[in-house]
Amino acid sequence: MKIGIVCYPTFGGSGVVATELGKGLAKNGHQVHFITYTQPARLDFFNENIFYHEVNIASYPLFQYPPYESALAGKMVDVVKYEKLDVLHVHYAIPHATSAFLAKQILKCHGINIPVVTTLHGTDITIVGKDASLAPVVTFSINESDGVTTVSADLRKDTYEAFDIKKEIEVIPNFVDLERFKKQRKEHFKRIICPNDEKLLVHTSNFRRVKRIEDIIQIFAKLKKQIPSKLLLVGDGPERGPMEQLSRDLNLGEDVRFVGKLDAIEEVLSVADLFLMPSEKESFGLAALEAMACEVPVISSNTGGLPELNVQGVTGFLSNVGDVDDMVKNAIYILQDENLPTFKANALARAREFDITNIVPMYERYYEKVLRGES
Ligand code: GMT
Repeated sequence: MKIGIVCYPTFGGSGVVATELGKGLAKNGHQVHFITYTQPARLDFFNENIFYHEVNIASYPLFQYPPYESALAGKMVDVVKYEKLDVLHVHYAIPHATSAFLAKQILKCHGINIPVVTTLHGTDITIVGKDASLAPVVTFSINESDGVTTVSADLRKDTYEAFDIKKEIEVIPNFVDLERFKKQRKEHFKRIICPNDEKLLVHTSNFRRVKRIEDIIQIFAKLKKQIPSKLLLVGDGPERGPMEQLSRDLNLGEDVRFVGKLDAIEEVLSVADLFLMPSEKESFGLAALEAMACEVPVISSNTGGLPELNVQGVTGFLSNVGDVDDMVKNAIYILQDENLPTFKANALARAREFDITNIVPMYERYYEKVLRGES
């Protein structure tokens, strides 16, 4: 198949899933055409089946807001027409599903029917999409897609509840490449971060409010009074500054390190003992899955799709959003030397269920269903 993939090319979850999916499809022999405004973060190598088409926006002094949606639709038309794509797969409803609708209508005038698959990732439904200015557009764009998928059953439920959706939504969970995300021998790295054999807690995210980084810092402040430990915060975003201040206010000193964005996140995860994800909302929790693949158990909130990934008392624990004390209690339990190896093994076993080789075929079958007009 010739597949067009449209996504945000950044480190964010939806962009990572879209890029890894494209790589998986290319490995299976499909020709994959990425259409984005810059080279996707995890697409930094040559592959004969992968093509990249950059969206360029015409600039003109009249434009206070550059017309990205129109430029994207124009690029989609160009790529579908000249590369003879079979299907367009857009990740994140806004504005990708809307631009895809426009492109589809334009292509219809040229006698081309391009099926559009939209994958909803989370904040496009649970936060941004609900905004009154966007909700009618999101509803329309989802209903006009030929196929719609969500990354968890919970997100499908949220989508049906928040919008008037007439389409059947298919759940295809997120996935992890176990060849890349696996525990590596990085003891030297661990010795640098934890010179006195402390336990290492890790969090990775885009540092937005929805991630509740303040809970992570509060959990750590309480935990470290009972278990010698260190906290590594990976990523960057609007909450980083205030959170650095909070850790100073709590006198956490050098026990907390903000390391910014990292490409080789699996190296850090390889030396971690516990991953923290106390999010307000999380449609799936891809970062937690990547941690589990590196044998790291997870302390998370019980919101959104997290219960579909993290198994209570097996791969970690889930608590109500904001219940810092419960999370501390559970973290102490996991970190006991007699419990930690079992949780680590269970985390890996669970991650294996979400191996990319199990999930990419689900997308392939779904494209075929859409092409047959059965979605
Ligand atoms: O976590 C974010 O805010 C980024 C966002 C995105 O769309 O880029 O992530 C969402 O999609 C990920 C990939 O499907 C999911 O694993 C995340 O759970 C989801 N984030 C939220 O629902 C907050």
